[in-house]
Amino acid sequence: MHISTSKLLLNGAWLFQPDWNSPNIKTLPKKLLSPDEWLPAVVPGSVHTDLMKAGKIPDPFVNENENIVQWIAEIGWKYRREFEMDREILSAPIIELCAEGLDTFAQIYINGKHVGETNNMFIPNQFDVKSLLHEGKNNIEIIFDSPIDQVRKLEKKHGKLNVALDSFRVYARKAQYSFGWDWGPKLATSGIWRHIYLAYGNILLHNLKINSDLDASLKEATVQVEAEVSCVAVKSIEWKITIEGPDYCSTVEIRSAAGKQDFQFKIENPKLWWPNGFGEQFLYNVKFRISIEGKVQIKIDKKIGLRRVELEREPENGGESFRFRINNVKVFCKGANWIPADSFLPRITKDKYRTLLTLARDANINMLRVWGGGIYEQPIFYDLCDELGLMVWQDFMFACGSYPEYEHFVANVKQEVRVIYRQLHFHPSIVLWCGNNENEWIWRQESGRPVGEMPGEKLFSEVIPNILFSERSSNPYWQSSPFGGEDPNSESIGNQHKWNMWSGWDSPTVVKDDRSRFVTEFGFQSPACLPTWQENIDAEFQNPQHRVMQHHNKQIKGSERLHHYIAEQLTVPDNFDEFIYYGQVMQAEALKYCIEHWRRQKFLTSGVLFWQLNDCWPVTSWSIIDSELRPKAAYWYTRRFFSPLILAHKENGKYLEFYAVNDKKDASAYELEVCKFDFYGESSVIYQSKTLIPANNSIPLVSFQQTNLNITDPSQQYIRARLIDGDKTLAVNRYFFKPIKNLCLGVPKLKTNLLTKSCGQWQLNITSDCFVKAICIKLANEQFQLSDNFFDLDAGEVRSLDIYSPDQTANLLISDISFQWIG
Ligand code: BMA
Repeated sequence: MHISTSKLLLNGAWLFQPDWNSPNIKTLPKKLLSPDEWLPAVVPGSVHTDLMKAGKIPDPFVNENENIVQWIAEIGWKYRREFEMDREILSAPIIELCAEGLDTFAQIYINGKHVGETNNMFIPNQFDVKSLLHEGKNNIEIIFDSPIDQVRKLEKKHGKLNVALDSFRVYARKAQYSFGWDWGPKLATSGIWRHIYLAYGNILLHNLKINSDLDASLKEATVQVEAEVSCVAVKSIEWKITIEGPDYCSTVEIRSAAGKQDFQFKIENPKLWWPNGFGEQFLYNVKFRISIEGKVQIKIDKKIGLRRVELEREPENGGESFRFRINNVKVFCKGANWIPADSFLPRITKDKYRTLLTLARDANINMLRVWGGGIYEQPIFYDLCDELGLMVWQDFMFACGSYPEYEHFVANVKQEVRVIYRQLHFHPSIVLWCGNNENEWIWRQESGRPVGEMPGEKLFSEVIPNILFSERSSNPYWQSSPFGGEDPNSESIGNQHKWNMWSGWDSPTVVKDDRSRFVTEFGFQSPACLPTWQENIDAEFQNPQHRVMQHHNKQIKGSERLHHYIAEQLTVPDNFDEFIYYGQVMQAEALKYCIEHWRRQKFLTSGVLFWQLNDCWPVTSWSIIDSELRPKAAYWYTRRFFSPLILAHKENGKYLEFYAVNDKKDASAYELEVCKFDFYGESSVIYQSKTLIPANNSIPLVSFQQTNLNITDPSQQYIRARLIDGDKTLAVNRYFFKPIKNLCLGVPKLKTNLLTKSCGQWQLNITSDCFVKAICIKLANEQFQLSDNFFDLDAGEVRSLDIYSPDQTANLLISDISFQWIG
């Protein structure tokens, strides 16, 4: 990437209209727009959001509006604006047009002259435009071809490949989900989706690399800063590179001619970057300055983190381990898959990224997988992951299909991989590069032929890893997710996507026999939260099986599966609000069951990332946070089942065993207490003992023969295990002898009281006369935030929760709080 001295921003107000020469212009609804009409546009933006703002189309997320806006992707769009050039800018020896992201097939003109064309939305484009500009008013026009028309033509020319969903999508280096996914609408956008500007000056920076290396003893880090600069009419330049961090500051200054330079820094006893839950996320600032005659011309600040990443793959347990070691510590990866947070990317604010990623961190997540059907995320995403300790499994953007291999396509991919690597390589959060999502697995399943015969396979086995090697990437590279062994989705080698549950209709309980080494996908669907539906679906359609609701579940037979899984564990309510609540609890319970299994067999299994953290529109999907950032029941369960210390059970009809799973780096001695309960508060302690919980391990604590438990009524008795330290409960789990739907759950008489702790802070105490399953606390106003939700409450137990409001003057009354429970 080139970065020049100064910028003239071209963001902001533009104008747009259809490209009236588009081959499919007939699809444009009659009289909606006229050739002499230019509408206002916002850059960065997308044609869909611009049309919405102009009042020309309804919100595609509402009801079935998606269907009536399909014509937008069938035609091309023209964007234009004017800008002023003054003599000073024009006198700069170098003037480049930098478009950080054009979506996707674009022709660029300045003052009517062709500047260049683009065909990859993921990478920035730069053009020398000095000779095309003049003093005073200039204009720029960008014409986007219809993405659908383009990919149809390319597919016709190069052939149809074995691809899931619309096969032509693989011909565009464009976010694959925008062509429709099993959780996302078909809204193939066009537009200037990232910043656009003129960069001018007399100096260009090509390729700034910051490679850091931490030695095995963790006592010494080497940071190498490497850059190449070219300039016009300048004899010598001054380089100044500073690295400053906790207890460290060092600067190197030299004067030289333009060209390549590299600078080495040694940091003794560095402060390390750790994943969430393992320590702090120390970051060092790298300040890079290039000056000419004392005047700073290029100024770049980057934050880096020092950490060691190893992916251990050793013969083990009849297969091979797949295990991350970070700073020499084995890390069980707990996390989720990340998809783009909106169908309209430029709309995603920094706040939205911060909210979602902070929710992830607070849910004890330590790894996110940036899934290959979306985008290389915005810079803020990786900055936040660095800051929050979220490791990133970074896919390259290819998903669920074979990919073309013709020369132009491969060249495009090569450029993309190099540029993306250079943009992202210094982030400590990125711990693995992965070739694609499910391409090899799908090929193998559908063709029965070896992975090496898959069209496009060389991209993932040669092209990408060769570029990473030549760039000296120190992260592990993995060809695909899933991958490993002859069967790319093997349970004993590599990583797995576990879709026999949900997609294959298996019950979550089948996980009991699973011995996966690292699970990068599995999941269960649930509906979005009620207010999200109320904002996007008309009241008359708010019925789980209504056509409009089914339109908002994109999986084939998704709605059928949802009903099946709710019916398997719970009962299917007919009331809409209850259906949502039951659906969410079903998802949460199923995730809990599976994750506790995999965590219990730590480090046979060394990581589990569920599908999926977030959504891009209002939908019934596998997410745990809906598109409006409302946490579903599973979000609250995630905070608990991913806690550093949990109790998990193992049962085989004869025995019931409790395990402690500890992700902490220290061992501790706690009291284990196991009680037999009934739903109305009868309880007896059946085991009590002080137990040493070893560091970073999972161990069995106690095993009961089921017949010795003397359970007289399995439909209303259960076992509760707790780890306690004085009067503090550190971990709790319950074992029920029947599926929830077969339990005789009572109707609780809840007693609550609300105490004001300080301005904007309350404590809510809840107790019940009988056991309550997955109690949901609803607050009348969404500005109030809870410290916990959707938990089980034993009869007679007093639970205290915190409630906060960012608005210190807000008033909360007990009448603002209502409850929902299973039963
Ligand atoms: C996977 C993903 C996605 C998909 C999800 C749910 O396999 O990689 O392609 O959305 O499952 O079906």
